[in-house]
Amino acid sequence: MSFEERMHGTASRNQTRTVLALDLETPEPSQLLKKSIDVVRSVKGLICAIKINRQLILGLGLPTVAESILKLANDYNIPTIMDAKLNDVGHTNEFMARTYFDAGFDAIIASPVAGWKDGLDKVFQAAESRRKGVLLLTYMSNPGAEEFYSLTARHGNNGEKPMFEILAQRALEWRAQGLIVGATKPQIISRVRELVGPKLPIFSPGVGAQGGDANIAVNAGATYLIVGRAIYASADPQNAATGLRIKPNT
Ligand code: BMP
Repeated sequence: MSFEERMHGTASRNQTRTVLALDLETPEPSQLLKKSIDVVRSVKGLICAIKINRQLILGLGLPTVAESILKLANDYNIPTIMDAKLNDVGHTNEFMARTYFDAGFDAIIASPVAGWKDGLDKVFQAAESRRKGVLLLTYMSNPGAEEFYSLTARHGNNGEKPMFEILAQRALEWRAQGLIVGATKPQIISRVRELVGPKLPIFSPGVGAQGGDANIAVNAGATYLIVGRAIYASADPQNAATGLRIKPNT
């Protein structure tokens, strides 16, 4: 089953669009692991994927993450996304993608500005040969994202366009399995949805703690919502995840 099919299946089964961003911080590794597992257990029926970033890998190490959290996610049939934001030359990108995929991750996040040739080409090859997914940053959720994602750039013979529109086009050409567009930018989500059509999933981070609104992002065209602090830092993660649950389209 492809990454997209797994995501779709879990979203339908749990009737949710929420991807849990598991970014807990604590100086004590044993606490970090226990707290991360507790959060996953409490919201397992309310999420459709788990996104892990380098914060957790630095805190626990990849083998521990693989043996504990990835295994648990697999037992619950919840796909996992490695938020590596890959942005290097081909051989190191490839090494990182291969290592994360072989540890058990189902998809990886990359930055398209590394370009295709000897940039992301090998990441897509590593993903395709393992039936894994690559998600591309298209417009980040933080206020400073405007500095570059909205810059106007020349696009072949097609005149000038904002950078994020070119990135959305690249995601289609490169056959990415999803795009990342901040939930804090509903107008950008609408424009990206217009450009990529109804099928390609848009993952939107920035709900809650960064000021984004789940319903507004979904109405603008987001498929999935990436949520971290609004769930794991809440006094009652299960209740918080229940409040953020929005049913997917069938
Ligand atoms: P929170 O809901 O706590 O704000 O976390 C958002 C998550 O989404 C973090 O894991 C962050 O790394 C990620 N993210 C983001 O916030 N904005 C982006 O543009 C891209 C991201 O991956």
